[in-house]
Amino acid sequence: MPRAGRRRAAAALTSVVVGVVALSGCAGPAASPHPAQPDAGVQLFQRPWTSIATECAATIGPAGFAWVLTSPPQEHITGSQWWTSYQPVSYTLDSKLGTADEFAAMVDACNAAGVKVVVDAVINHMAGIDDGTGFAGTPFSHDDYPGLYTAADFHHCALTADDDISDYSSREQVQTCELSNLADLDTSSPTVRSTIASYLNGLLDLGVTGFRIDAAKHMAADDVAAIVEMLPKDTMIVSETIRGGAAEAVQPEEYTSIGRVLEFQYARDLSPQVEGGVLSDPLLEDPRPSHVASKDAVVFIDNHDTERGEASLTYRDRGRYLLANALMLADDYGTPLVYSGYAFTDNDAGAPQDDTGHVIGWTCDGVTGPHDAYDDGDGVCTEAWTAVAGMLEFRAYAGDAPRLPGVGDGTVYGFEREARGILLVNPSNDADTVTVRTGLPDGEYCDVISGGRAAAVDGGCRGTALIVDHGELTAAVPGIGALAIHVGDRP
Ligand code: LM2
Ligand code: CA
Repeated sequence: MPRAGRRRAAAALTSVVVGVVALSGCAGPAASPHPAQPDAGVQLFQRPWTSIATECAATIGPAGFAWVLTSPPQEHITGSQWWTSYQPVSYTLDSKLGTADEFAAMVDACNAAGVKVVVDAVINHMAGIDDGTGFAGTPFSHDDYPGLYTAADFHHCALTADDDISDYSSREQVQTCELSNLADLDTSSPTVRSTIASYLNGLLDLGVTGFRIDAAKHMAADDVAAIVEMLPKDTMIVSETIRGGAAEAVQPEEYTSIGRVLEFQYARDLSPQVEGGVLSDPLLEDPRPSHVASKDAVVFIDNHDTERGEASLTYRDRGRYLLANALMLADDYGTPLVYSGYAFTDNDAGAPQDDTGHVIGWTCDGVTGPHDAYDDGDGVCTEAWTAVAGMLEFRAYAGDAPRLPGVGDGTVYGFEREARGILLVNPSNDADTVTVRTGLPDGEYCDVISGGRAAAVDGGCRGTALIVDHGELTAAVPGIGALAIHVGDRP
């Protein structure tokens, strides 16, 4: 394993935390609790390694993200669509997102910025087409990958006419037939398991921290567990197990003993309420029905699949999407994963590419929030939004303080993390002024949605200044807007 890389990452993470504590030293009169270890991640969908390297130092580390989730790094079929990344041809790190050297340099740059790297691991299957030559020049056919896998290494389920999954109430179909014709690896085979594990261990050797296990539901939990057992004990695992309802044979709960799982139900419950413009208690029930336990959950408002499908809020919803992200980051359930992709009108369209098929890449200089309008291919740059950085700071100061029952009036809804911070959200179009009781100490605060404390600015806040007086906060919350204050950000 990556001893050197790991040690570097740990040292860098410590220095970021120390930095935040140091900042709190010049905070207002009341003593501030120490901020908690950062835990939130950001998915940088289809972002080339050189762009991620720049972004880790420029925005992701400083904003307080603990980890980035990258797109798949292995060789894949050729083509301009984004989803070619999900059709592996070999485990060579040569893809439309960059070379092995660029990947390694990105991991080093992120670790140095205190940001861990989690890689999207496509291990359930190989390509879905009959044959071809991969991005790095490897010739292959559907179930033959030279030097890696032959036909004997694949499931041939013989349960459906075309060997494709058609019935999600059948465990055997879901796990041993083909997902959209993608050649399904026999993950029960010891040699297949060890081939996959050596790919993953090679990534860990480069300083990677863990993996999103793509299509985990399509592999028996025992198979995933057996592969993960061949990795170092502290490897972070996030299984992608789309919750499909009670009629489905395979449930996310089967994978929680392996690591965390992506809890799809979270956004399904939260986003429609924000989209509808009316929030009322209980917005986020506790305990969450039909959710895995908080410690097992990675939650998100959308991802690269749901923004092309089920998600009721995406970057296109601008302000309300931001509000949903703020609510998620303020919540005490799960580990949040913010999503950052690119604008598109065609679901298949890849990020802009050059004539060698490499994604051109982008960084987020000057981005402070949702754009008024997007052209195809524009980076959304969620990680650079002022409000997102503000809510990451809120989250760090909220720490393990419990989420109190909702407060609000009119169209404003919010909740407090007991005596640490309070978020007020107004999903309607019109501004609304509310007075709410709070356990935050009396005094002045800077709203972190609009930029938080800024010593150089008159009044000490970059944006809105708010006052807690006699245990009450009176605030004018803008339409499709939010205000958030916490004990670590006082003028
Ligand atoms: C995932 N998680 O479980 C990924 O998050 C998701 O993005 C992947 O689908 C999927 N599982 C397989 O890894 C994407 C995309 C599909 C695309 C596949 C493979 O959403 O549309 O399927 O990647 O590239 C495409 C074609 C499909 C075709 C298939 C095989 O859209 O029509 O099926 O390739 O050639 C015949
Ligand atoms: Ca499978």
